Amino acid sequence: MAESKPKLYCAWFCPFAHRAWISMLAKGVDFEYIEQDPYNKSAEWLAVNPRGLIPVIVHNAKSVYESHVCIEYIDEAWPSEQSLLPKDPYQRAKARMWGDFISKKIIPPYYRFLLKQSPEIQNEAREQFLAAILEFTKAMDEPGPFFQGMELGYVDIMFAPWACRMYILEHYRGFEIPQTDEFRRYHVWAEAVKNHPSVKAVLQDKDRVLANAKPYAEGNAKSELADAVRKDTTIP
Ligand SMILES: N[C@@H](CCC(=O)N[C@@H](CS)C(=O)NCC(=O)O)C(=O)O
Repeated sequence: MAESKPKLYCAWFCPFAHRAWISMLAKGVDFEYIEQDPYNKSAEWLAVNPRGLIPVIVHNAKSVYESHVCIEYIDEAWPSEQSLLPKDPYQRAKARMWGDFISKKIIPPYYRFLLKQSPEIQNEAREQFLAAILEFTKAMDEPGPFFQGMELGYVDIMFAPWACRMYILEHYRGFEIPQTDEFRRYHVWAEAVKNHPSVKAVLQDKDRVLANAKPYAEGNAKSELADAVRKDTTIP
């Protein structure tokens, strides 16, 4: 049976969906991009993912969802010279361990910092977020510039969508990753990620992204979606 062209259900502003989008581009996959509105879900979207989350990849009439699973699926379904997960078993394990760290230790305080309105909780989240970024930085291979060497890979893609929008925290919370020696390697990494063609291709207009983040930052987000983001990122 001839292979059908894969579809990517995505939303222009969704950092989770960007993980799958960047992976498709990095692997050179010929895919159909289908924009979805998480505030007004289409029947087509709910049919391909009853959990009602993007990203979703539909390939050969089967659905794949959960962004970290999508990255691995794309890597395996379209083998090429450019592999997102390293071939070496230990390096593969390291990629998965740090992908898990991003999901559990970096993304939750990021959202607490952005969504919570109490200054105490924001301060605590700011400290947790920065401490986790430092731990992430210390685990990066030298000299890089990417997390595991010279090529963009799984760990980079797991955090790239948030790293490229650090200006949201700067704008709404006055936060920046310090330009100090201990974060030097982080800034090298972030520059390499932002300038990678597959990442650059999904970057959106800064003002539009800031406008989209405003209700979240100011505590006025449409509750259903904000609740789902909180739940998903295990924010208490
Ligand atoms: N764990 C999911 C999270 C994806 C996610 O939260 N996507 C948001 C858009 S940024 C969504 O689809 N929200 C719909 C909803 O919460 O109902 C993943 O990693 O793919």
